[in-house]
Amino acid sequence: MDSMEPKVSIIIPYYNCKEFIGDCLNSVINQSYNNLEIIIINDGSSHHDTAEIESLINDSRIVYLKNDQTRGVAFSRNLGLERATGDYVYFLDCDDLLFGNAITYLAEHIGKHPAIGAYSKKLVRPSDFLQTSNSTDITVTRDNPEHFFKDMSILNVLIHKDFIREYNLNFSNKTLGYTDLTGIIPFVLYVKDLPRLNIETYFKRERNDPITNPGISQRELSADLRDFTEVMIGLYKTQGETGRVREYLDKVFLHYYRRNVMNLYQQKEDFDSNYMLLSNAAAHLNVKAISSQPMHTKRELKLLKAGNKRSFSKVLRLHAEVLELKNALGVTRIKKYIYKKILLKLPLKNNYIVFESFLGKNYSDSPRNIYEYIIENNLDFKCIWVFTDKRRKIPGNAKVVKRFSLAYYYYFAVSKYWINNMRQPLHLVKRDGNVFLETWHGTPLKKLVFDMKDIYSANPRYKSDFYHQSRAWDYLLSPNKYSSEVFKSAFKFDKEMLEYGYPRNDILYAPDKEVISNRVKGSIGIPHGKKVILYAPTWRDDEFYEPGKYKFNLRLDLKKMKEKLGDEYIIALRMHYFIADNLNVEEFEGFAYNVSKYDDIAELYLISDILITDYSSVFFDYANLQRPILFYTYDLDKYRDQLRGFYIDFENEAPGPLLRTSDEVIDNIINIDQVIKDKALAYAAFYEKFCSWHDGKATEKVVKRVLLDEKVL
Ligand code: C2G
Repeated sequence: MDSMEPKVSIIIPYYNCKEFIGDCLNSVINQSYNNLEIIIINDGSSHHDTAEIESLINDSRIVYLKNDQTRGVAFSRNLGLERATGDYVYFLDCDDLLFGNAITYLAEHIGKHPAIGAYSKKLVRPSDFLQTSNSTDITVTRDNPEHFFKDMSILNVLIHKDFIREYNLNFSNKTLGYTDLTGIIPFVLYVKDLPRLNIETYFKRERNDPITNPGISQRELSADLRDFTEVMIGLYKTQGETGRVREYLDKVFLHYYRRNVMNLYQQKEDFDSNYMLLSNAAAHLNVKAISSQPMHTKRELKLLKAGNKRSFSKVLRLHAEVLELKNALGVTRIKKYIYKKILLKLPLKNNYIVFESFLGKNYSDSPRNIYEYIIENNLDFKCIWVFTDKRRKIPGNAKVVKRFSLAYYYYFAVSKYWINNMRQPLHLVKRDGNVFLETWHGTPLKKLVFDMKDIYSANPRYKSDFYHQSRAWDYLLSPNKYSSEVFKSAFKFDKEMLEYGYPRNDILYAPDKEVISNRVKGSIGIPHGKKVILYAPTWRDDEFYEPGKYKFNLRLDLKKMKEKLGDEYIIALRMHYFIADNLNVEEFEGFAYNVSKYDDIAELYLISDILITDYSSVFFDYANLQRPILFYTYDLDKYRDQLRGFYIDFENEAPGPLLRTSDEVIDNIINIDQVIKDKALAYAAFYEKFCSWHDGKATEKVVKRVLLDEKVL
């Protein structure tokens, strides 16, 4: 079978890269794609670096070439191209890595196209590259080459050898940097569009020590600018006749200019020579391309193009000053300034309480129950709720403030009590006299903070941030004995733990829970007579856009579920509050309901007959209802062994079956009575261990202890 695979030549120029080449080569050798020719060109590396690469050449697919002296990446790539015997060519840098299926996926989808690309991921932490699994739901989009190559890089593109030969694709080796541009031109000239996979296949290392070991793109501005302008002027002169190439070059120039202009301004000692370089290149810029730029950029570029250095410097100085002023006057900064200098000095108000749940996104969780207890019992407190949406309406007469508004800072400064179910922002200052009740938001399954070894999530300072934030907590709620132990170790929490169970779960023991359930069903529009499946998965540390904004790929086959289960059930889909992707369930109207924006998940527990979850703490709460739970854990190995690690023996203690496929989920729902029987013993043990503190009175106990200073029995 393997011999049927077309051959792929991977070309790796190697220059003084001994720290990274091992990982790079391993990622190539371990590709799921077999028919590879791995061409390494040692570009006159030092003795040590040469020794390192030569010790790693132990795969018969490697072709090892050596330049007589250092000749640059373009020269080496050209040499690689001459020697390549593959049907396809792929360039890889010696400090980067490939995802395990990179070549397989690219080769599978290239078809008759001259080339195909995919996305690259930044490699910042050493642990980043452990997660190389990719979704198999691959989609392909098409881009014109100008857009496809907007980052000026030829990396992570699988190229047909015929295209390379036909259009004599090679790299100009006059400079060290920006040589990729010369190899990209044939695509801009001769190709209408190029396909790109929606997945990541390539890790681009961000070198963390640009001081002692800079990458080519990390050199100082003058060197970078010299290469850039030389390549650009060369291309404008030789290829600029063609409209498309010219447009592409204009785009590249403008992109470069915007990224570097402030840097140019700050490097005063090299200003004259840098200016000359830039101005020579700008002379080729098409006036039309400038017209779409912001005002000040437009003025600068016109002067640069005209070679008017004096006026250019003046306009640039003004631009820099405006930016500086904007920064200094940032509204957020002013609010923080007022908070620190003025608001924190106002007297504390002893009956003020600020509430927040899930970063101001919801009116929910234990803070909500505590608040409602206060209003139902007419306790003498002024309550303030924080929301991201200032127009939120909630019961009672709480003051609603917008997160990070001036009012928010005012109330955080003067309120004696803070009640929050997550961490507070780092810049909030706890004052003498403040009482902080941290309710937290779930029994931990997945390891937390100091019990985690590596951090895969978006914030690399997670541990130290957490430590500083949690020093402000006076009370921490615990739902069960097990959580108390975990919180002590994971949070290094050593103040008062309130061991009453979660206020948020009181509703699950409420005498009128049937009535509440009917009301909730009505408000969502769930048809009478239909049973409800709730799907409430958690988030994945390694799948994010930015801190706090995570991706989620729905792996349930809703179409099949509707077919097989739709007569009896509807499914309510509840994404975690970190998930930024929007679910679109229009196609499954009447069967699938997106309840991600519904405030309080506890009310969704009440309406559901079966819960499907994964590693989310929701099952610890749901188990209070003693209704069936299915675990859809399609990525169990990665999640448990790599991303987080679990505190419990999940497979044995889980109160429901662990399922890997959507079909298994469907089968288990069809046979739910059998599942209940099979899991009865495990469920009972689970309930005893995790739910037994709950008696429907947790809220009352918490309020008495923290707010009324009464003894709790
Ligand atoms: N949640 C929700 N909808 C989901 C998932 C979670 O409303 N689809 C709410 C539940 O109240 C849940 C809480 O968010 O208990 C925490 O969610 P987890 O999935 O457990 O994840 P995380 O926010 O990382 O909480 O110690 C608790 C956890 O370990 C950390």
